[in-house]
Amino acid sequence: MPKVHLVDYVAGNIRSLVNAIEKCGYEVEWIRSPEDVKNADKIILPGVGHFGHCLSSLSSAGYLPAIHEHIASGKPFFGICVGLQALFTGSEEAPSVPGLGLIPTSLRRFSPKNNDGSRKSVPCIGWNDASTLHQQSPSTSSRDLSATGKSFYGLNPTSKYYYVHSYFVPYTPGELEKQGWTVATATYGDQTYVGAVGRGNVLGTQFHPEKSGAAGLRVIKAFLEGRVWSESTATGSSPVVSVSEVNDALPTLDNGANGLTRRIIACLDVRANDSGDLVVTKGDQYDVREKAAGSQVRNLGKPVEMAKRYYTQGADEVTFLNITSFRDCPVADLPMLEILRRTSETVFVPLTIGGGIRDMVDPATNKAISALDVAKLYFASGADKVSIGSDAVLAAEEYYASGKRLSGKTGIETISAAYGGQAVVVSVDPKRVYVSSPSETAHHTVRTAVPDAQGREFVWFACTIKGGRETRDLDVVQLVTAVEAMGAGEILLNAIDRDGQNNGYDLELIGLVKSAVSVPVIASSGAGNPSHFEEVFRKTDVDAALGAGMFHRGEYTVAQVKEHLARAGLLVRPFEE
Ligand code: 1PR
Repeated sequence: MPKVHLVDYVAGNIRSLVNAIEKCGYEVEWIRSPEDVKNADKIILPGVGHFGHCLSSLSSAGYLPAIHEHIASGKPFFGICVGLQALFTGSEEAPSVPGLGLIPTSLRRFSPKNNDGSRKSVPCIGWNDASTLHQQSPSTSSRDLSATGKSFYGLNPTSKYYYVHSYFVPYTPGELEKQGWTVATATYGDQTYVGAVGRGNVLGTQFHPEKSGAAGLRVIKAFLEGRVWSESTATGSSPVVSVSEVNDALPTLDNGANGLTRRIIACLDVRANDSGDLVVTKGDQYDVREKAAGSQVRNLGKPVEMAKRYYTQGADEVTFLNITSFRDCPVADLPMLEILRRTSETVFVPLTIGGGIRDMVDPATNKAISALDVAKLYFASGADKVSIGSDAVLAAEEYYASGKRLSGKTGIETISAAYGGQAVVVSVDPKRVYVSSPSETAHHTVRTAVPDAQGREFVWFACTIKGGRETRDLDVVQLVTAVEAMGAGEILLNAIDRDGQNNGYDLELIGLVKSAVSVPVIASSGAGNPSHFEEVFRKTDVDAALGAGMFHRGEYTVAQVKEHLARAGLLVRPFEE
């Protein structure tokens, strides 16, 4: 097998990249010292997390001169995400830390406010273009290559790519092109930025090709095979979900979520059944046992197979929630890690894993294990993000008890410091609490369109822990604002009252949470048919929508949801094979 060298310098989900490279027919060899760089032909510099952390680690380990030499010698180099950012002079994220300086531009942070006053979520998480190609031409400073039928490293104008970042390289027409770079751009809200950039032997992508399905694998393959330019695959690819045609046929009614496609997530609640096998289950208001005699745990299928099925149906992300791991120690939960490993071999979209991420003591060894250690295990097994439930509520309570002081020690803070906030999702399990008037409670209330049996018209949303078994005196607004301050990058917003009810999302809850934070929010609980997805995207500015039961029971496929959205004029990612 031909080889490619990967720089091993920081934590992160490198497994997915290795899987993607192997899928392209290449073998990975690790670079573990600057000496190894000299012996390498093709190098990939993956990057997740913090620009300063990445560049300082590279610098203190002595890699920077070796990488400079490698690039100057004309050997192929590919930087992914922070690996692309490393090519530039610096970043607002760490002003005192210099980059490689190959391109004299600095990265800026996305503002949560667009110029027209509308809002966008930060970090930017989702699927966007890398298609409008610009290259220097003899007569003008920049030439749009989109219509020429030429593809740069396999990039396709109708494909979408997975981005997750808070910092970006602003695109100024002609600037990079004058220096000989070819640039592919994406637009998020009011900001057009560099999605991919290449010159000679160097390629960088802000998006994650290893998480961008077949479209991303094409880019990796083109780099590995040294195919800089080729005929565009725009007509050659065969979307299984022909939503791109539906999108094309419709007038553009929708710019997506600030340019991102409407993100659809399939969620698999996993737990051991009564025979001890890990199965996908699904509750009604979190009760996962059958109502009939015997009350077995509902068994809806095998996790790895179901994840793959949803990937081939076009799911933009897959989430696993290990729903009983608040009881058990996930370090002992090797089958769950194995599920992640096997899933990441065939599912090339982001994978999130939740359940049991907290400081604990391993019952087998009596040794203390931190939330960060647990997260590390999950990342090393193929997770891109970890989701924290119960521990986030307890951390938020401590945050308020200490007068909003950040301890730096919570799982959210330690994991986001090491892996970046974009890798930390907080899963919220709220329950409605009805009151007659806001003055009855100190919590954040909303007037509800569905009063309770006693006619009470106001609700607050109480946070719960341990899978809804324990309700706390903390409301969702308090929770999400606290975890945002701690560095969480995304909110997975369940609703216990709606879970498994198939009557649509809790729009009041979603509106309340969206107005409280800038990080992306995923709507969860209640989806029973494709029009519920349309409703949540039209009536709220939620960033993604998650479904579980309706997919597991085979009532609808992810593809049907996307087709429905596309027909309704909402922007979705076409699935490509
Ligand atoms: O507290 O950090 O150990 O994490 C435990 C995780 O497990 C939390 O994210 C919590 O939401 C989840 N969880 C715990 N118990 C249950 C249960 O169902 N008994 N599941 C549970 C949460 C909610 C969603 C579900 C949506 C959509 N499940 O995952 O998929 O409600 O369902 P629908 O579309 O069928 O309505 P920790």
